[in-house]
Amino acid sequence: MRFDTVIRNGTVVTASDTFVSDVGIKDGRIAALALGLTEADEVIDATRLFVLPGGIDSHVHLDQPSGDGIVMADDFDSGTRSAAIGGNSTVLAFCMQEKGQSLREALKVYHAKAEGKCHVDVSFHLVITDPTTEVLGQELPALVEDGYTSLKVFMTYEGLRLRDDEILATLDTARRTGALVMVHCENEDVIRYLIGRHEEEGKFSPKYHATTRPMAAEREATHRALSLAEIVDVPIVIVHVSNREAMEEIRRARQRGQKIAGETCPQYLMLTADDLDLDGLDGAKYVCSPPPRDKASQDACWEGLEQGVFDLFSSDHCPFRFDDPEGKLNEKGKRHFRWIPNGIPGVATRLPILFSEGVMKGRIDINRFVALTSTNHAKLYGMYPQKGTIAIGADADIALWDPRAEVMLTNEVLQHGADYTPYEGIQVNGWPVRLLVRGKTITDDKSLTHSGFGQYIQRKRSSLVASAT
Ligand code: DUC
Ligand code: ZN
Ligand code: ZN
Repeated sequence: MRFDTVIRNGTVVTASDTFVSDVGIKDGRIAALALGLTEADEVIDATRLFVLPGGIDSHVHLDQPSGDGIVMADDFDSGTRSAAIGGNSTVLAFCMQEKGQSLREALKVYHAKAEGKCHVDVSFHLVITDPTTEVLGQELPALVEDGYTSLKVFMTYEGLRLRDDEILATLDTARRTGALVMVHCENEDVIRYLIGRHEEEGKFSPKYHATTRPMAAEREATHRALSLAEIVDVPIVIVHVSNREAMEEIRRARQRGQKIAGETCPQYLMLTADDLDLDGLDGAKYVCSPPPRDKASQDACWEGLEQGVFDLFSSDHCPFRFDDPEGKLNEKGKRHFRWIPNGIPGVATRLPILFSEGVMKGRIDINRFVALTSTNHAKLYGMYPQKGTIAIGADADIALWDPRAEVMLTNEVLQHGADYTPYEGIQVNGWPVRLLVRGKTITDDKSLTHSGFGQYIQRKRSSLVASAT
């Protein structure tokens, strides 16, 4: 067979295997895995490179309305550009339902935001903020059939949070329809109470974002979410786990026999609450929820990645500009931490950080890296084996990694819309030097070489849902 492209002499890595092979690509898919493939229009030499499935980042916020004159720093153009630079071939972004809005209307808005702007493949999770009987009884079941097979609910944030009875009703719909529910676990009433106390004591600086969202508030909400899921008998994903106590809740739920997926993020490995206490208002750069914790929590999150408590390593990319009246340092945010928009950029740094700190430092092997950053995302969110692996018939979504590359993380390299990275100046070992999306080269080293190639991906049901029935 003559191929469109052959990647020669690379070390192919999947979640289970590592082997030297050429990869033959035809019509955007992987058509052959063997040595000695030569007949091709384009030959890419991958000697001394790792040939990995493109990263899948299943937790990314792009072009999301943030209220109060705040503007998210990335739309689908800049966000997917940055994703590509960091070795991701697919991102799953959130489609936020506004109160009173139908899910179909919300989807129309988000499809319009993404249309023609995506450089890598994209799919949407639905965020349910208004679980009316119409939404849960009519709309959601039809949308799950249409390939919108995952949704997120919040236990925190005024205007987004659901009450427990609303969460139960949403979980029940998920059980009946086979959707997978992601839960943001923090106790909003605790946070409100603590913010009130901090205000009485005149505590307004960014560091108090962390002290008003303590570990116990995350642990309690995690326990409650897991209990609600147990009562309804449905699998859930606990997203962005920041510490040991919440992680132990997941372990215990699994011991009870529940089907649970767990996710952690780079900020919980690399940052601590001390970063929120930097000079002046610099701490605002690190305000995200749950907040970064302490060294012991970082160690716990590493343990969870190594031991399999976590299935997913995602960015929770939620970028705001720092020195900007529409960003972190908006007028109210300068004076009170509660008005600093929550979230940090990270879609480009997720993979290099885990490769460098995890694989190169010997904490996880490269197969586990692939599982945590690509394969498990594809399986849990209904895209496997089209995506998330290197196998015949799969989309040719491939990242070529040079383990010898040494790169200093700077804001300029990452090409997102934010004016800072929390990881400025950190040196990483290993870099995705070339990215192919469905066989097309999208990046060469740190440049986007082909624009607008991304497609919307309709998804099947989660492997976790299938395993629970
Ligand atoms: N918290 C979230 O829940 N989402 C985006 C960013 C953040 O900090
Ligand atoms: Zn969240
Ligand atoms: Zn998030």
